[in-house]
Amino acid sequence: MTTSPASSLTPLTPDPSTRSWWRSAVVYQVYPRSFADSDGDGVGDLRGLTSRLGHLARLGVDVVWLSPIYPSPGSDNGYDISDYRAVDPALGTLADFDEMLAQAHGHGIRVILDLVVNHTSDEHPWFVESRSSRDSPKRGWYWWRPPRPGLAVGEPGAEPTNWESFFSGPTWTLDEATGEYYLHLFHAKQPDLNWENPEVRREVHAVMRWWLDRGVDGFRMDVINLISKDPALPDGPPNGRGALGDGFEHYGTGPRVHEFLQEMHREVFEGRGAELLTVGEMPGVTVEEAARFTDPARRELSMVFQFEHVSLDHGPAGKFDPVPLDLRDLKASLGRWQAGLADRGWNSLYLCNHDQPRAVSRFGDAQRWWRESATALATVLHLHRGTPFVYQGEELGMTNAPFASIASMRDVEAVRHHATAVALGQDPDVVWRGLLAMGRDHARTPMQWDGSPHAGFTTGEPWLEVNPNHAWLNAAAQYDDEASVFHHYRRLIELRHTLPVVVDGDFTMLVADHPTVYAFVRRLDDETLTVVANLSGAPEDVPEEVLEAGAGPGDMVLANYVEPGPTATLAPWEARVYRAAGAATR
Ligand code: ISL
Repeated sequence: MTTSPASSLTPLTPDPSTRSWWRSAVVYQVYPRSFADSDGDGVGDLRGLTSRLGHLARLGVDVVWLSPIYPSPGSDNGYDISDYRAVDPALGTLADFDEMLAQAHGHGIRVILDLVVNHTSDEHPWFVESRSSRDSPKRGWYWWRPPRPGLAVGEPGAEPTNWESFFSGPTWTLDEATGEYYLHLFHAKQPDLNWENPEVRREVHAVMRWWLDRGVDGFRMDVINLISKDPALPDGPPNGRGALGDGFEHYGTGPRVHEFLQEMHREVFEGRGAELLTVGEMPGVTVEEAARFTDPARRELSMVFQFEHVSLDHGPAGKFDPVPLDLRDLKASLGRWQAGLADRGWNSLYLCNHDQPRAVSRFGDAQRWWRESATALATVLHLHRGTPFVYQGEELGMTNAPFASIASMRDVEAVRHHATAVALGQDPDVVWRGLLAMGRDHARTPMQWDGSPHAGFTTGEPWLEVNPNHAWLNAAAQYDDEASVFHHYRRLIELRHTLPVVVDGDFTMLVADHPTVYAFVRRLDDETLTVVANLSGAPEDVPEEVLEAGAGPGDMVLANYVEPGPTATLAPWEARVYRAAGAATR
């Protein structure tokens, strides 16, 4: 193996013995199949990533989170794993992985892997064995149940619970051969592991240690708040979609999840020398629970991904029924999370990932104020307290793609939602509009490296179509332009690395009721940072409360307009950051 030990990396904080290194870090998420393709098969791979590490070093990020790289039938683009100790041949080999890791470490960049252990693929040998007979020694590794009492196997409604899957339809699929149903909160090809079984937990721990021994620096843990189910498996309240119900209260932050994570901490993380980064992805988590998951004294996780702020534009029928975002709701939500984790725990900060539409299209104005809105949103997000996550292409201001029809989308969620909603009698145009606004494929179109035919992503046929705007929206065009979205992200990251107030300062929201201005103050000792942004396409006055908080012309440390106008006025999507230290601080 050619990996360099994680301990050779420079600590990012002045005093690593008392402060976790990741508090001052910025993480960059790579979706490997869409990042860079080295062999022309149209699918991104590890060698492609290695060849582009210079981009990440130039941007200045500290950590790369790799979406799943393991062998997978690909029903959910790698979130359905069939072997936890190998690399998918489409992405490369273990030797390619070791080389990528060594080179990333050489750049001072740590690497964390996606750990998907709420479920495996149905093609994983564990499940193949589990389904082979009711007496299989691995039967208890998954959730098998007979039909609902009083109903025959296969009869409509005979599923053991009424829970609806995250990907439409019931969460149970019948195995004809053994006459029982298995649970899958996601796709039928993603059966849920039974964490009640200690053998399952031991095996997951062993997998984690195997990768840590190889040199990785931590994990992002997929839907980790769903691993503990109420073993009684009660029905959930009907959710209006046929006979289905919402089972979340029976598996979201379930009865033993804290116990399982503390056990994992003891068995896997403790005594490793270098501190690891652990990020729990947690749909539906509350701020109170997040404080428990990330309280260092409880020894569970470094931070969690929460979903409240990216659910504010979901309408009554869910995410594919989008409604306009009211900025006041966003401020109320993010502000509550800042306050809720101020004394205990830690926030992660994100607007984009591989499951979300592109932020500039969703919350900004990609048509009229593309550069300004991309940089204004970034400024606001990055200067909150917490660890920012940049999703590949976000640092270029990549936008949603002009998909022509459902046939051009690849995501299992989109395909199933479309089929189910149309079958239930919804207007196909309305269904399509929802998908076009919120589909996950927008985040998954290939990375736009340059203006050449496939954006420099591949020399072959890309697995998902490249956004035609790569002709002008690409990395090569932005490297030489100091005013570009790329350089704005680079400066934001630099600010976090240079100003302790960005990392450790407290957070006070200003003008919470203002419909278009987002402003806040960060304070640490005698240093103050005032952030103000106009998140609209019309000019705005800077509210008095913000001027009073300490916004003087001499103190500007960052702005997204090359020539900012008068202090008291903000141009469309203008964002400014002021810093005051010492006596000038109020
Ligand atoms: O995008 C979503 C569906 O609308 C989310 O609910 C998403 O499914 C949820 O956040 C869990 O996401 C994670 O686990 C899924 C996988 O499809 C996602 O890509 C992953 O991020 C199942 O492994």
